[in-house]
Amino acid sequence: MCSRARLMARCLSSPAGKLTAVIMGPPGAGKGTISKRIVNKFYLAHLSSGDMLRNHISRQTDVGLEAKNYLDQGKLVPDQVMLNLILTELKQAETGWLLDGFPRTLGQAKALVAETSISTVINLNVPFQTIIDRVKGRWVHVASGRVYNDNYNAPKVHEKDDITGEALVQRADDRPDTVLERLKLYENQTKPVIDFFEEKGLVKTFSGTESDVLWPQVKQYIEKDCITLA
Ligand code: G5P
Ligand code: MG
Repeated sequence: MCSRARLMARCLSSPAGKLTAVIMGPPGAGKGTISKRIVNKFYLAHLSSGDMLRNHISRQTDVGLEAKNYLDQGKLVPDQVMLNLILTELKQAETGWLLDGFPRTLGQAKALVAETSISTVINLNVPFQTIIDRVKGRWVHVASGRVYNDNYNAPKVHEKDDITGEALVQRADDRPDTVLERLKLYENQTKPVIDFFEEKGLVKTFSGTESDVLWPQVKQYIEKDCITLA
């Protein structure tokens, strides 16, 4: 069977609202941006590992205190910490879900497939130079995970969240040297995860430089190949 046929068969087994998907791609590829559109359109829970960690850090929880140094240096948080965090959330999810930023190592991927079944893996293939240019202008609202960019979706008021009016911050790991470190880690640790899912016929790749161009393709793919009318 060709990989396309395998992929469609797995997607079609997911009834509407019970899609269980993973979105992958290098740091700054637009996973968060496209995830927001997917979860709003298809009523999924958005589980972003980075947003969860930043939330723990801002609340200074035990997980946050352990994770902070890793994030600031652009390094990966140890697998066991991530597995505890994500698998606990997944078990509580009552709807379908979209995992963003997890899994990022083979260890995480293997633990995830042992615990749950995955409908599809959406892989955003965005050139590194595009990413390096775009993350310089990123601003985030930590409490909600809302993301802005000076050159793309700027907030209505400079450095303020559109909904709450609270201050936006720039991520410590968006410094140019840290971004390069994160891209290197992605090549070495996370690309093998895509190969792992490829072997299972689960990966659908979307290539380009603009989220507004990639989003309609992702949407059409989910509507056509992944959702059945339950
Ligand atoms: P995160 O938070 O998962 P990354 O590194 O995977 O971080 P990141 O940086 O959050 O990914 P993204 O979500 O792929 O990027 O991209 P985005 O935020 O949507 O878009 C990036 C910027 O570009 C935004 O400003 C957006 O507005 C803008 N943009 C989007 N589309 C366009 C466009 O078309 N044009 C333009 N001009 N701009 C656009 O992980 C952070 C850290 O947490 C730890 C690690 O330390 C990691 O480094 N961590 C884990 N550690 C271990 N295991 C895990 N599973 C971990 N998960 C997180
Ligand atoms: Mg993100």
